[in-house]
Amino acid sequence: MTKNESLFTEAQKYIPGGVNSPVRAFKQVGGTPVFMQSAEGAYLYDAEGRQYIDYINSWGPMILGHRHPKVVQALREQIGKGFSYGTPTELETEVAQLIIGMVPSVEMIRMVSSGTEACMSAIRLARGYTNRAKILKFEGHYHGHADSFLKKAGSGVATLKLDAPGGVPAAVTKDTIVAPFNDEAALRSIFAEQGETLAAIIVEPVAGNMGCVPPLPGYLETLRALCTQYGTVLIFDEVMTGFRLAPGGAQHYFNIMPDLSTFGKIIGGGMPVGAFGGKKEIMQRIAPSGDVYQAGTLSGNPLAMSAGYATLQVLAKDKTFYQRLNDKTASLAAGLREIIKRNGTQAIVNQSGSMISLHFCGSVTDFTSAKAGDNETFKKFFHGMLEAGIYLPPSAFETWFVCDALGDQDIEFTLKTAESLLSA
Ligand code: KE4
Repeated sequence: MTKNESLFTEAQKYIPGGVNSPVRAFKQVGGTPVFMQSAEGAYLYDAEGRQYIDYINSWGPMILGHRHPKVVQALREQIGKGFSYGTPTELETEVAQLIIGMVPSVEMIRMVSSGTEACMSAIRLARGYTNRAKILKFEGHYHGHADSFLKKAGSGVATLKLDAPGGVPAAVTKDTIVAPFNDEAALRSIFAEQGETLAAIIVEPVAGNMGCVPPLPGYLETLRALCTQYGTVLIFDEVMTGFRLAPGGAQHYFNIMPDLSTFGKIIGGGMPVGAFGGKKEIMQRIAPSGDVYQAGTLSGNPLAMSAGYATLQVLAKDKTFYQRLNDKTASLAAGLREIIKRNGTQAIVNQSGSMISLHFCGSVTDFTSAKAGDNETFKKFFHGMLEAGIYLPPSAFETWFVCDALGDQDIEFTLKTAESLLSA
């Protein structure tokens, strides 16, 4: 039995499925999850000391690479002042000001401790603000595990094929309408029938939870126009795309202004942080300034804020960061497409900024086409890459994330390994 196998056996005795989040359990690819014990730059190191090139980056947060010196220094300084006070701190105001300065649509922001909390709170706020109950989400999009969102959701829900996850009352999801992503006709007919009853649309502006699925040209603009026309709150779930696609996230990248945005991952720099923000007129409805209740013991936690603030400062100040990161990802995508072409592999590569995914099927523009991927081929490819020391997301319903610490030699090795697997 390998060290990872014995660790996994032990973990399963005490933790459901041996993991604290289902996507880590290798359910779609089989085999034993790899237990990591350290990380540095673009690399992870498992319990047996093996090195892996990291294309998960903690599912997005580690955009600078692991243990960036400025983040380490910020955490060290904060540790010397205490971990958590349960009171307001100046640091929280500084983080809010920095995010508001980077994301034009955000006039006010509330910190929470996860992306789920951010999305759950944003929906409640939109319902309170519009005095409407129905929300619209998209097939294959994932907004965390709050009841309202567990309907045709992506990420781990899709990986586990949980069409009807347990414990979610129909009384709750009856107010959640689900539409196919990138289908303008379907969207227009839903709005024509029930636009006046829709409190909010929540959308991943670039879907990252069915693989990476960018919006078709004009789609986000249509979403924006219909929400304006019907008085529906447009929520961009930027938990994944926020501060990843551009300093101002997808809304900056596509130049679309949502009414509310949700954030997570990168804004914590690897620590547990989420946030929701947007128009002042809407945000003012959040307690204690308004009647929509939302709270959290560790919201704005000083340690988490210090890691997030240091991360965002690097992103805000380095004027070549995103060009460098997106170029790196584009060269990885181009290399993979050349390999697919050279070997006649039935596969496609989707990419948006530093989000990328490989699908063993034809074009992937929505959940139906994402589910058409050949999972047996994906499994073989995943394990072949893992064996070679390249750690990809263990599901086709996930996006690879590229970090700034990834070097040309890492990309070359990734492509060489991919070619050896796809040409076999
Ligand atoms: P968390 O509650 O996991 O912090 O965030 C939920 C969430 C909300 N919105 C989007 C667009 C997200 O991608 C996520 C979480 N992403 C998954 C990865 N696909 C988290 C990984 C996991 O579940 O362990």
